[in-house]
Amino acid sequence: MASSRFDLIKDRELFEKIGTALNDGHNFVLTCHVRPDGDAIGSMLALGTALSDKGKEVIFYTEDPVPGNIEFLPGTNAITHSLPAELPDNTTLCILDCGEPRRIGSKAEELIEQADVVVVLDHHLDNGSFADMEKALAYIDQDIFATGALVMLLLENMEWPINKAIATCLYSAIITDTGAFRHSNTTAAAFEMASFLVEAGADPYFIANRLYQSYPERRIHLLGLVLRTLEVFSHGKIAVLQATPQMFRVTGAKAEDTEDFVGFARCIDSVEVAIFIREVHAGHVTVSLRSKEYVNVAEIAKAFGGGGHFHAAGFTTTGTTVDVRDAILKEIERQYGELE
Ligand SMILES: [Mn+2]
Repeated sequence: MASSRFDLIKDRELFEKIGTALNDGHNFVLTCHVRPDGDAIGSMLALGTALSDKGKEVIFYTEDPVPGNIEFLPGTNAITHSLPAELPDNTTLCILDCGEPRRIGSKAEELIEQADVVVVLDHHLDNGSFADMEKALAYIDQDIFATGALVMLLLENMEWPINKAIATCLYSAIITDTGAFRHSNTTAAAFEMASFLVEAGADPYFIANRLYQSYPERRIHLLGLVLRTLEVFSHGKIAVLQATPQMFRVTGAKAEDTEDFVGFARCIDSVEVAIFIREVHAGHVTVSLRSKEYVNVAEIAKAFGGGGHFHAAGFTTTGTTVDVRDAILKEIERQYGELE
């Protein structure tokens, strides 16, 4: 059935309430999840640019730096990584692409406490963090392919203009979270919205080049070492890649240089579950999980205190890469038996 992108809005009443909060507010702080990606930063900048175009005061805050390949997004130079001692009165806090306070980082509590209104726009597995918070308007829909899509619908619903800068941010958000239209969440509406954004000024070739063909050389040196760690389990259904502190040391690469390394494990024909385990500093481990069909990796990640989507999830923990690998394999077996 052909349907308009506006049919994606399931809770119209909440959508209107968020629109009113954005219209009525004057001081805004916008933030997103730690280790931000193109959807997190793209949604945040798009909404923030639209707000400041309306004459509102906007502070952009992320705990972690903006990865190099998304620095080209218009407005990234306005993003700060430290907060003023006190937020202005009547601050509206907008949390993008993040549905749990913990994932904003160490300043989460402070931010939420000081805000008068908290707007949450997200599409990750909802753990209900904002459900009972009186000042929160949380629009969380796992069926939406990108938070950028929610921002776009919101702007259109309020009839706020989408200029070239905003379109570039939103297009990048959609490209990032659909894996350039390859992931299972890619729908007709995703193409429809992308098409609209290109007409509004987003340049697909420029953006794709920046996102996917502008990596520092050290990333490829690190990738070379990481690929040599490939291990497969369960008749080739599970593939694991690892990056150790020593690999980061010898290549000079940083944590952010590993974005989508998990994709190299996922692209093996037999693989259902792909695992990338990253240990930048000894004992601190970050895990990315991907699946192709039936394994819900958000539930695997949840067992380790993480979360995400059905086909893409992650968590951080402490331990060695080997211990963490074994624990994940055990958890997959606990939930699904041996994959075959
Ligand atoms: Mn997202």
